[in-house]
Amino acid sequence: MRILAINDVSCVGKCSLTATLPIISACGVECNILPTALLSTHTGGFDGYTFRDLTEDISGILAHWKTLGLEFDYIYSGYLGSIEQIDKVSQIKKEFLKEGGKLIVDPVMGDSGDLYAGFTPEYVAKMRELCREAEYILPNATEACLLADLPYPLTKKNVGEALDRLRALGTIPIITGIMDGSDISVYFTGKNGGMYSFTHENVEGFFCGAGDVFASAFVGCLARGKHVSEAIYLASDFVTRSIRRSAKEVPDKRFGLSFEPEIFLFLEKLNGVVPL
Ligand code: PXL
Repeated sequence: MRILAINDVSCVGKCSLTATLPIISACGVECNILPTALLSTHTGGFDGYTFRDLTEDISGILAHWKTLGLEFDYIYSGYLGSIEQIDKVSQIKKEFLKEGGKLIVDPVMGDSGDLYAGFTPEYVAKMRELCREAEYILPNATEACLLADLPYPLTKKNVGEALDRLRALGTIPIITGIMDGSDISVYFTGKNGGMYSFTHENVEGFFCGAGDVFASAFVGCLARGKHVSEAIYLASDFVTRSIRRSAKEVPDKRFGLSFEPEIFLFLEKLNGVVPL
């Protein structure tokens, strides 16, 4: 089982590849990477960060991989620095995804109702097209609204409409971060429709990288052969425990989730050592 994670390297802040690599490796699955950009930190709340777009390097990397005959079982994309990189993900799917393999897209574009710095409506439209090619998409509530063309916020009342619109793209949507009073839920559909959810008690505050920790754990669990609903349950349990710990232990939330100490219990559940 070989996964390709396409995401940025934010050197500090524990999101994107610095979360994905340890989590997928801990699941016992090989994770290869294609870095989309190199940043000194992520863009969520830091000033003066450096940003180097790596689009120019991608063609050479892919050409070398071709000579090695590489193919991937899963391709998981996250933060893409430009519209051109969205096209690259489509191309990589065509050229490097194994027959019967899966593309999983985390359409990283925004949070708390706003687009992240540097993203535009054209980018959103292009990301919607990439979602059509994915087996699963993992938008947060903000990204689901942008992709489904619905006003933010998304609530228990209209999340069904968002799921329907996203499913109409030809993918299975898994929407994270739906708030209801003191609860927070992840909602998803089955292959043939229906609406399912897992709910946890919400922890106040904004936790950078939580979406990446969730997505990475989901991909790792899926790669280990878990059913999609079990993979969602395991990933949401892991990210919720990491958020609870971080609320107590991480004074500056920009530096990311304290997910490392929670990996042990996550793996015990994944490996069936302790019950879910
Ligand atoms: O975790 C999402 C993310 C990923 N990559 C970069 C980001 C963010 C969120 O701010 O800035 C570079």
